[in-house]
Amino acid sequence: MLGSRIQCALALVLASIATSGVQAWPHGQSQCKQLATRKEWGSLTSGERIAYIDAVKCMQQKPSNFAPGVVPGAKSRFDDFSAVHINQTTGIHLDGVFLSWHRNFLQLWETALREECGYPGYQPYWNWPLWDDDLAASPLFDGSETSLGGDGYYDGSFTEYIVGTNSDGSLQTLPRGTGGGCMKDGPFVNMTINMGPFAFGLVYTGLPSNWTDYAPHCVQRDLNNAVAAKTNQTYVDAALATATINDFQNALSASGTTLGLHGAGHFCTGAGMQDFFASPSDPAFFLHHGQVDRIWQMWQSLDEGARTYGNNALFGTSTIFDANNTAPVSLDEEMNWGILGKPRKIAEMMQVGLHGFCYEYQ
Ligand SMILES: *[C@@H]1O[C@H](CO)[C@@H](O)[C@H](O)[C@H]1NC(C)=O
Ligand SMILES: *[C@@H]1O[C@H](CO)[C@@H](O)[C@H](O)[C@H]1NC(C)=O
Ligand SMILES: *[C@@H]1O[C@H](CO)[C@@H](O)[C@H](O)[C@H]1NC(C)=O
Ligand SMILES: *[C@@H]1O[C@H](CO)[C@@H](O)[C@H](O)[C@H]1NC(C)=O
Ligand SMILES: *[C@@H]1O[C@H](CO)[C@@H](O)[C@H](O)[C@H]1NC(C)=O
Ligand SMILES: [Cu+2]
Repeated sequence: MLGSRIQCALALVLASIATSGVQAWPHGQSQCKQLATRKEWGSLTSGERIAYIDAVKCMQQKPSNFAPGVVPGAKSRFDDFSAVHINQTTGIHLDGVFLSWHRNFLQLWETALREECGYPGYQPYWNWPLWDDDLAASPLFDGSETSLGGDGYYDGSFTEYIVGTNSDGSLQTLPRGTGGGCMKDGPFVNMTINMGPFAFGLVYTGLPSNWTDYAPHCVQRDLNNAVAAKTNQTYVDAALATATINDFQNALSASGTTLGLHGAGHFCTGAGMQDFFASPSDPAFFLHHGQVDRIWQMWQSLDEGARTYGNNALFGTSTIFDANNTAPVSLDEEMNWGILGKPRKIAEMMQVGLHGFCYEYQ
């Protein structure tokens, strides 16, 4: 995600409500009556995995909900999720709304799988440390019919990933992986996506007007254990041990070769997932973000009052790199998910178990 190959003041009243243990923002009746269980991919039965894969394929068959001509590249409901993410990329990453925006994005995806494609389960997640030393042998990427597709065909046209430039002009690089081309096996073999690819540099210039064009190409995979090593348990523990939301966000996403947990998960899977804009067009995206959401929820639960509606809940603006052309985010700020769902206030995304976020992570 960090590149292509080149690459408040919070209202005291809210804080006191939260610290007094009353989960009441903004209406007490929003508490979930029942919680669904989101499970790790490897702990699903074969049948459960196939049900998820079939639902993803169903989303790829269903026609887009965009009005004709608005996003010619969005052919399917699956594409709709990419299109909305592409369009909002510079507002929802490396800033104060990253976690909350993606929490609801995932929820909207899970709901679409269930309501539009009859999926009986809940959103699975990818627990990175279980598989960081051998992605190709993991149930996620082993290329079997119960995986999310395997590695890419080997593409020898590049030797490393350039992820940044040092102040002296030297390049910051990461080793390449073992594939690089289209997915060579599994249920999404040679899978084609309809928009992009987009270069990371577009975050500085904005999207070209032709971003909506139909541009079919395959999803590229490049499984990379050297990068996946940056998602090991030591890094997860370090993220969970951070004291501030700013430090927690930095443990997820960082510049250059550091990547962070979220960055490394995107980077260890290949060009599809590295596309900062169009990464939801690799089915692995939703499992990766399941884990991001899970880790955030775990971190929040360690000091719930402060980390949901209190003074350690939000840090940053709603502009990429926290540029100051938008104000620091607040619980009252409204975000949107385009055609995917209705606009909601950040406050509604702050705590799992409230406001329709009725799930727990196993
Ligand atoms: C892209 O985002 C802008 C701002 O949120 C919105 O006005 C526009 O309708 C979106 N375009 C599409 C195609 O969703
Ligand atoms: C995938 O594409 C490659 C390259 O075009 C081709 O050789 C291979 O047969 C395709 N595989 C499937 C299952 O379609
Ligand atoms: C958009 O236009 C640029 C050049 O202006 C071109 O390089 C790119 O391939 C185009 N993208 C699509 C999806 O057509
Ligand atoms: C994770 O990787 C770091 C850096 O290579 C290493 O120091 C640490 O021991 C690893 N942790 C585990 C649990 O493998
Ligand atoms: C923010 O705005 C001020 C002027 O209002 C400007 O000087 C500064 O460079 C901007 N950027 C940051 C990161 O403060
Ligand atoms: Cu994203």
